[in-house]
Parts: sequence; structure tokens; C-alpha cells
Amino acid sequence: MAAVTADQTTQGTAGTTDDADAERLAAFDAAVAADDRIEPRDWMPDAYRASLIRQMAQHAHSEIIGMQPEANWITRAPSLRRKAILMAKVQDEAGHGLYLYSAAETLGASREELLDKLHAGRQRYSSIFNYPTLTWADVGAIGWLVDGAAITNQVPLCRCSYGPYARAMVRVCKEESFHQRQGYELLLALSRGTPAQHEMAQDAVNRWWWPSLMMFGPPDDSSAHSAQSMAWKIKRHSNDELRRRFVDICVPQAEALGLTLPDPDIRWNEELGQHDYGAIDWTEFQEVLKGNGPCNEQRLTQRRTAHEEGAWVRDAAAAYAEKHAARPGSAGAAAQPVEATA
Ligand code: BYC
Repeated sequence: MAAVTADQTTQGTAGTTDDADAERLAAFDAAVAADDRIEPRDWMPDAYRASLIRQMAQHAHSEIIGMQPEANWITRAPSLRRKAILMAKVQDEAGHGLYLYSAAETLGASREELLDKLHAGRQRYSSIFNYPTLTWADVGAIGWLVDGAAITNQVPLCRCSYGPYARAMVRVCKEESFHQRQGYELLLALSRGTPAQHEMAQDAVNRWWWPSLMMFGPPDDSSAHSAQSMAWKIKRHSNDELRRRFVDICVPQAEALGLTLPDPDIRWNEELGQHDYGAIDWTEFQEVLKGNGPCNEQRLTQRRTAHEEGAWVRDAAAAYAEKHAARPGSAGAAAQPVEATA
């Protein structure tokens, strides 16, 4: 971004504070208008920084909490192939969390601070992960619908105005695309399997469809942050625009899967050139956000326990890094691997 850097602004670039603020803001607005990227060392309004931290933290938390419902099925995957695929997918989600926490660190929010807020219930994670995975078909439905919704939402985030977030999204979207296909392929196998398997796939789609639509957030007329986030080009499309795009993508895919979307009101709207869909139960969404979903308590408890039980790993990694940093001549250099001797 060819704007004013944070260093320049602290030294002062104009005669008065008001003039300096106006100049920085004008440079920031011009960069956003020109579709330039805002980078960590660039000056940015406090509210822009806070809103990015809010959204990126929620996104990072969703990735790591999102490991739980699927990890629930790793030990019960029906074949070695399915188990290996599922383990790789769940591991990818951990990686996505790490990219996002790192990207949030560039805004001055440490991973420890964000995790503390998650554990204290002061930051959100996606509503979708408060639903249970009752059968093996749920792994397929999550891949197809939840990862499908995530891609629909996240591909435009690759053009987000904040550089580190946008770049993290490029890799995340490539991996989500693999996740979506594995879910689709799993559901296809079940749908074409025995009548009981077909029924299991249909039941999973029935339970995950509506919560997947809720992932896009409240309707535009009650979305608190959309207008400002779109003006800052953090978000490129509104919640309802992306939700409708997702329905358009899913309708032909459901047909190809031989499964039915549980909404009798889905129909093609000639005028819009898109599908209409039925009413979403926003009361359920609000209840889940308030902590009253079927699994809210379980998810947070498990997350807190995993964090506490992992303390020794963090301590060991910190001690190892300290030991190597203290070695003569190693100032900041990465430890060299040592070849084992017989
Ligand atoms: N769940 O003004 P709005 C994944 C909150 S992980 C919970 O429209 P915004 C995966 C919202 O935070 C995918 N809360 O907000 C992982 C706000 O509350 P606060 C996760 C929600 O930010 C593992 C309030 O409602 N993806 O794919 O403009 C395995 C008002 O909403 C939700 C992301 O996080 C919700 N669904 O728009 C498999 C994508 N919706 O903060 C898969 C990045 C809204 O004022 N995030 N709220 O307390 C976004 O794109 C946006 O943050 C949202 C919401 C579209 C989600």
C-alpha cells in the first residue's frame, strides 16, 4: 500500500494532530478505494483494526472448534482410506486456525489473548459447530455443506483489503475445496449404497442444511457489521448475497447426489436468475449464539480441557527454543538437525 506507514505517523507528518489524522485517514481511504492492500505496518483506523481482529479471531476459533465434530468419527471411520482422509482433513483445520491466529498477530492480538477470550466465552466461533455429528453420514454432510458454505464465504475474502488475511484465505480455500469434494464423494457413495445408507445420507442432509444456511450470518437488514465491513472491503458481499449463491450451488449438486434439500420452498426465480428458499429459523440461530445450542457447552469444555492438557507441550517447546537461543553463536538461528549415530 502506498500510504502512510505507522512509523511515519508516530513521527508526525502534518502540523497538527487533526491535520495528521485527516491525512492518514485520507491515505487509508484512498488505498481501500484503489483496491490496494492494507499491510501490518500501514496506518489504519482503530475501528478497522478492531473489526478485523473480531472477524479473524472468530474465524480462527471456528477452525479449531470445528475439528471436534468430525474428529468424533476418526476412530469409527468405516475403512482405512476414509480414516486417513478424515485425519488429514481435521489436521488441515488445525492448520487453518494457525494461519489465522498468525494473521491476527500482525494486528497486535496475541494468540494467547485470543484463546483466553474464546475460553472465557468472550469471542464467538461459528454457530454450525454447536450441532452434533450423530452418524457417519454427518462427516459427508459437513464436507459437502459446511465446507461448501465456508468456500462460498471465503473465496471473496481472498480479496479482503487486509493483506495477511487475504493471503491466508488463498491457501485455506484450496484446502477447503478438497474438503468439500471428499464430503460430496462420501455422500455420493452412501446415496448410491444400500437403502439404509441412502436414508442415513438423507437424514444427515436434513439436519445440516438449515444450520449451514445460518453460517452466513443474520439477514442483511439485521447484520450489525456488514455495511461498514463492505465499505472497508473486508467483506465483498453481504450475508444474504452469499447465502443465495450457496443455495444456487447446492440445488444441482443435491440432484446429482440423488438427495433432497429439506426445503419445499426452493424454486427458481426467473426474474432474479437465482433460487428462492424458505424461511430460516432465526430464533434458533440466536439461541445457538447465546450458548443454548445442542453442543455449545460440550464444545467449549472440550476446548478448555485440550488447552490445559496441552500446556506441557507449549512449555516444552518454549524451553527448547530458549535452550537453543542461549547457545553461543546461535542468536536467532534455527537449530540444525543432528544426524543420529548408531
Ligand atoms: N456463527 O453483523 P454480522 C470452517 C455474529 S470455519 C456465530 O453479520 P459479520 C470449518 C457476528 O460475529 C468457517 N456468530 O457479522 C472449520 C456478530 O457478532 P459480534 C468460519 C455469528 O462479521 C472446521 C453478529 O453475529 N468462517 O469453515 O459482518 C471444519 C452479527 O453478525 C455467525 C468464518 O468465520 C455465525 N454463523 O458477518 C469445517 C468466515 N454469523 O461479533 C469447516 C469469516 C454472524 O458483533 N467470517 N455471527 O459479537 C465472516 O465472513 C463473517 O464474520 C460472518 C458474519 C459472515 C460470519
